[in-house]
Amino acid sequence: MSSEIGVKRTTRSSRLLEILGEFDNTLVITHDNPDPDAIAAGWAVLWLVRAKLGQSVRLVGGGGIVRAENQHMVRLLQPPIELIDSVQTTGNTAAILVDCDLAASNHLLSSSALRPVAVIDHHTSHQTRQRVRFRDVRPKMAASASIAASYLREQDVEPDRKLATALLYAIRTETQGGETHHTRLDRQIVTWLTQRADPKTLAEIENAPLAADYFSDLVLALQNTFVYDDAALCFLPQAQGAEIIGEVADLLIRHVGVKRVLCAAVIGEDLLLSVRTERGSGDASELVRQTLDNLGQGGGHQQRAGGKIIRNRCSCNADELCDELRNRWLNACRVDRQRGTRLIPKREIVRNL
Ligand SMILES: [Mn+2]
Repeated sequence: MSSEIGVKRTTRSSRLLEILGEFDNTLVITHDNPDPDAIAAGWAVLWLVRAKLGQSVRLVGGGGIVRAENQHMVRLLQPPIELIDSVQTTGNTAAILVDCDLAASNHLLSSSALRPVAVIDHHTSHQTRQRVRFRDVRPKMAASASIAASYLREQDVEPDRKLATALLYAIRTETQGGETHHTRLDRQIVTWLTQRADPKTLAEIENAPLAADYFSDLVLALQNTFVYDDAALCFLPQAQGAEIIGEVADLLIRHVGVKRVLCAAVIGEDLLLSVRTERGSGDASELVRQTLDNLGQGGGHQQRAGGKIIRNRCSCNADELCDELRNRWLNACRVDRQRGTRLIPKREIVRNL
């Protein structure tokens, strides 16, 4: 693209807008059970399209928003996201996948004939890529929100205070547990957003009220955590919602000497799991892949990943499945020890009852 002052490099955001300009409307789709990163990144893309193209644009996702902080975020910031069961479009629609890739199965397009024209994501993928016209996948970036916010900055589109707060919160949630790496662009974007966000609302979201269930799930999880050398394993006996699994994993990876963590729980028909690794102690998404090989699906990042086994697709009972997962996890971590040590010794639990 040339301008009066010379040859200017075409930015990613200009290329995206050029493609979207060929369509009548845009549909931004997040992964199922959208987290703050998916919500904020999708909201920024919607904001960009509205500002630059004046098109009708919607932000949608499947499933629900469950974590207490995320619900509080939605209450306080009111992102324009609609939770729907299936995609229906009218006219010439450009679909954009945000914070997930087409090859993943956890989004509305996995059961739809609609093909996306664009993918914006930062997850590591082990699957083969499918062709899309615009692909901006940067696994080194801390968050999809950083990528989407960089589009706004490139295009001189100002986010309002709520959107800036959502984007900043998203980057903070993506850099937890062992995943603390920020690229140069992430850092620039954090500074750019901090000037525009509301610190009071951010603090309120981070200190969201927690239901009683949360505390009982947490104490039972800690009482059922075992450590095998530098690898921890926790089958949560009780989980009111899926989010507690990742939260316990984020907590356990901070344990001195623990370098790899797997947490799992049965929720409804599925067994969900979260893996965390300390920096330099293995690739979490690869550990998920090895642990779930032929049993389920998963993905994520270097230090944070997750996955799912659909229970009715596997013939074994819950205890057998836990044994199998334990063996696979210890194998993947190359830990020989077969007997774990309780994180909290039983005598301490009993003595203090
Ligand atoms: Mn993300």
